Formats: sequence, C-alpha cells, structure tokens
Amino acid sequence: MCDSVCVVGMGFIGLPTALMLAANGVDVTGVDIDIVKITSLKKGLLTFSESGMKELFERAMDAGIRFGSKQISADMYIISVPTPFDKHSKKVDACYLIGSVKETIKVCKENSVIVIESTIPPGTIDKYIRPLVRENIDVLGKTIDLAHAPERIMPGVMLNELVNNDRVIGADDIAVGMRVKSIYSLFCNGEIELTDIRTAEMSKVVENAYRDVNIAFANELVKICAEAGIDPYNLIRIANKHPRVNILNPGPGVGGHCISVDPWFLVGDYPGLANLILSARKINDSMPAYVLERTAMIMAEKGIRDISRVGVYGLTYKEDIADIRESPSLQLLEWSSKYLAYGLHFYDPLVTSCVVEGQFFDLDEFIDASDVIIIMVAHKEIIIDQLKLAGKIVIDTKAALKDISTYTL
Ligand code: SAJ
Repeated sequence: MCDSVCVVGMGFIGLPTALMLAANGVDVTGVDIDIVKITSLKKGLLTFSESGMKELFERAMDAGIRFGSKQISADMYIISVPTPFDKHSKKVDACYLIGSVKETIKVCKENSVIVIESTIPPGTIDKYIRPLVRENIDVLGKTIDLAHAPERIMPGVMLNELVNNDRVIGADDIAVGMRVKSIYSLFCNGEIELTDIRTAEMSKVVENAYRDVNIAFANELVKICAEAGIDPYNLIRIANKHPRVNILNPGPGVGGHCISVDPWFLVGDYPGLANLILSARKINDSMPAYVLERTAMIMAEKGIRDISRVGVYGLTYKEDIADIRESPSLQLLEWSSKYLAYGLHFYDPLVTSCVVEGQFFDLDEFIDASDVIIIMVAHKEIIIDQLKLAGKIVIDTKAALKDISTYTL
C-alpha cells in the first residue's frame, strides 16, 4: 500500500503538491498553522489562484484530501514552510522549519520519512534537522529518515512544471531515496535524480544563483551601453546570434522569493568565495535605483519636476502573476523614500488590495493622473492597452511596448 503523506505548509508549493498527490490516489493531509487558510481550504475555497488549480483542487477534494492545523500520524511528511533569510547576516532563518519538524517528530510513525521541500542552504539539514531526529531516537526510540526534495516550480506555470520538470531527491541511502521517489513519481513525469542531501540542498540554491548571475550580466550591459551610447537591446539581439551566447533580458531588478533570496545564502555561508554571486546580487539590487536615476534624467530633459505626476505601472515581481514579494517596484519605492522623494503613484491590475500609498485600482484613472509612466512589469493588460499611453512619457524598463514611442533602460 502507498504511504500516507502529511504535507506541512499550505503555501505556493505545499498546496499544489498536496493536491497533486491526493488527485493521484495518495492519502493526503494538508497542514498549516494559519487557521484562516485551513478553514478556507476545508470549505473548498482556494487560497491563491494559478492556472489549472481549481480543477486540481476539485479532483483532490473528490479523492478525499483532508486539511488540518496540526500534523497527524503519517508515513511521510513533506515540509514546505518558508525559509526566509536574515537581511543583515544573509543567513537562513530556519525557525519555521525547525518548528514544523519538531511538531512532526512528536506524531510521526516509526520508520517515517521527513522530506524537506523548502529551499535551504547546504548543510541546513545536518545543522538544524538531524540533531532533532537524533534526539528523538534517544527519547522516543523512533527511527525517522530524512530527505530533501527541493521544489523547482515557477509561479504562473506551476502545475505544468510540477508535472514535467526533472527533480532532485537527496537522501542518506538509496532505499530512502527510492521510497520518496516512488511517491513523487505518482505525479512527476520528469526524471528524478537521486543524490545525497547536501548536494540536493546545494543544487537548488545554485540554480537560482546561476539565473541571478545571468540576469545581472544583462543588467550590467545596460549600464555599460548607457556610457557607450549603444542600444543594449539591439546589442543583446546581435550577440545572441552567436550559437553559444544567450544573454537574458535586462530589467528593473529581480524580485520574487527565490532568485533574489537564495544567492544570499551562498554569500552568507561562503563570504570571500561567493564573489561573482555577491556582485550579481548587488547589480540586480541596484536596478530599481537605476530606474529612478533614468527617470530623473528624462524628467530633467523634459523640464518636468512634479513627482506626483509620475506613475509606476506594476507592483508584482513579474508579469501576469499576483505575487509582490521582493518586487522591483517595492524596492523602487523604498529607494525613493530613502531620498525623500515621496508622491509616486502605483497601479497593478493583479494587485486588488491596497499595498502601497497612492495606489490606483483603475487603469484609466492611473493614466489620467500621470505625465510620466514607468513600466516596471509588462502585464498582458498593458501590452494590449498600450495605445492608451500614447502622448505620455513612458519609460519601459521591460522594452515590451512596441506600438508607441517609449524610453527604455
Ligand atoms: N528577470 C529578468 N530578466 C530575465 C528573466 C527574469 O530581469 O531575463 C526577473 C523577473 O522579472 C523577476 C525575476 O527575474 O523579477 C525572477 O523571475 P523568474 O521568472 O526568472 O524566476 P522565479 O523567481 O519566478 O522562479 C525561479 C525559477 N528558478 C530558475 O529559473 C533557476 C524557478 O524554476 C524556481 O522554482 C523558483 O525560482 C524557486 O522557487 O526557486
């Protein structure tokens, strides 16, 4: 018989994973400390939207998925709780992870496996989790195995990636790895690579650091091209004709809870070694301020001084999703406040609750209130409605609007 699984943390990763397992015949309980979230899920209401989630949720409910606020006795636990980083030390803050594992150990069955999905820097399981399990063996006498299966899914295309991406599972021995693999294979069509726990931990952080470094390269080119008087987009297009060159898109910075966070784990743990990774972080973090500089320059050229007529389009961290975590627009707001430049206004079609001062909820009203519009996120809405911006000074940091005259980075 298939293992029963308790998924801890009903967030962006835990919930789709739990639903996917339940829809594929596993006995699943989804757990979260947030009672409001659990109440909503029990009523059949999703806590965030994503393409295909509604249908998947219905399948999982029909299959009998349960939700609760406390871990229950199960054969396998998948822990997908947040692992934030300390902004000063740049090290991982494992408090949620440790808390969830402690609660899990209290109720788990003999020979159960605790799989950590949360992103963690290499060595985290050895440092924080293994001692908890060892302590338990001494006190409760239960054997518990550990594994790490870092998530790899991208908001916006989550379900597709959950099913089709290759995955890595780190475990202490092949038998445990195979046991975890057998569960993930129920929904994952990608190749599942087994390795040790530390390599699995490192692989996740490295994947996001790799992308950060490559985005930073494109962003650095933007700044070099500004000095050299060259159009960076044309330059990148030409360079990418080389068969082994693939420069990414420059932009207003890097947001999200992954690429802008994970590289710091390496910088925090390997100071002096993670030099390129640190430079990339600094370059990408400098981009929102660069957008402000560019805006100030264009406004000076045009003789515009009134900051209250400057509108920022887009609050999310990337196109066509509602996630605002670490978004370049929020970083831009922070930079402007640092230099006492208050009065910018904002609009995002996907952010329907008020998250910043001066937020508009209607595109036309936002446009009417703006002489200068900074496009920070090129949502489909503005690509379709771009002609509404004709006549405004538009600074398109994504170089996405092709039918009107704009300034780019
Ligand atoms: N960005 C650029 N230029 C580009 C591409 C992206 O400026 O050419 C910006 C985006 O606008 C955004 C940020 O980078 O602000 C990150 O966006 P993304 O779409 O590249 O990635 P995420 O953060 O949504 O998801 C990443 C993915 N990791 C990699 O591609 C290596 C995803 O596969 C991971 O599962 C996810 O992080 C995670 O959870 O770690």
